[in-house]
Amino acid sequence: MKREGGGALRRAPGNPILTRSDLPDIPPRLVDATSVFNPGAVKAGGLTYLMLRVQARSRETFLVMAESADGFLFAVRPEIVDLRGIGSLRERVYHVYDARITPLEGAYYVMSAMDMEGGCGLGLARTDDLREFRFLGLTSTDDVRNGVLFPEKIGGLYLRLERPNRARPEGGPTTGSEIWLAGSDDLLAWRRIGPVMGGRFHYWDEYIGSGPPPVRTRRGWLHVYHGVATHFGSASIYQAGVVLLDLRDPTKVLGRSRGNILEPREPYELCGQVPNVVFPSGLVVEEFDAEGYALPSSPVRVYYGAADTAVGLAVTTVAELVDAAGDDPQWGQT
Ligand code: BMA
Repeated sequence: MKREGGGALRRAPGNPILTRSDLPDIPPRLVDATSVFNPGAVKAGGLTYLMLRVQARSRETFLVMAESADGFLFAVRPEIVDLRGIGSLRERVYHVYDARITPLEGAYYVMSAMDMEGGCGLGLARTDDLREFRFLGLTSTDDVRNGVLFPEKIGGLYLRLERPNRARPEGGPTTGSEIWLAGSDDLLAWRRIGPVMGGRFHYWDEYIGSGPPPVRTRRGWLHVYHGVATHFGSASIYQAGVVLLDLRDPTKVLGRSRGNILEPREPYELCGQVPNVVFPSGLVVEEFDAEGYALPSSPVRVYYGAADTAVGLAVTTVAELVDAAGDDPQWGQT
């Protein structure tokens, strides 16, 4: 029998690890949840935490926390995350979703997409205990999504990757084909520094966006992203890929996977609220060396949304991801 694989990410045996039936009712707003997907992830104090995107029959979006001792079996907290202070924003916020969690300077920062009147913005919240969340503000000025903070300052600046939404394929939401690096002195006001990478039209990653926060390895910043193929006409295909960025200047791409490393193949990825989607949004590395670089042999868990309906988990190692990113960074670009 042909071996399933080739991609650096292997699905966990218990997949999908969370479905709507794992969601407790949280009345009155969240009863009989419709879907749970695109989780942010972080490991803290020996536990793995997920910040889940949950939808109700009203199609309202809620963030809900789940936690796990082993990173595979999760208990969902029966409460909706309250981003304290978000109510004082002048703009009306319809949905807060696709949280990316970054440990930074002893706290945890949550960068989320926010659907508002004029498009999508990036909101930032902070927590010290993954229980109480304080909303710090809207941190963007144009239509942008997939914002992820680096876990440390580089060259005296806070950095993030972000994807300006400059395209709207027919019938779809606004999207984009470039990931940019942006810098900030205070985490609230950001300015774009330069483009990092573009979509490869005609291939698997035509439109692109950052996945989970980058991981520091001795070979560079390891970054899992998503790519969307649109050229099949009928439906877009969301897949995962990986790049290595220069440690000191993350606008420099050192390597980029030629193919995707995970694509929709299982029924729960092929069918659902939005078919043909794997959307990586959380990543946990288990082992780091004394200087804080991820160890090549370290297990890695990547949490992803499957068909905007369930949560999947794929496992790999740092070395396998680095290898997968080792392909020609220029391929498909010229
Ligand atoms: C993107 C985002 C994601 C979603 C994906 C597939 O544009 O909206 O939240 O998972 O589309 O629908």
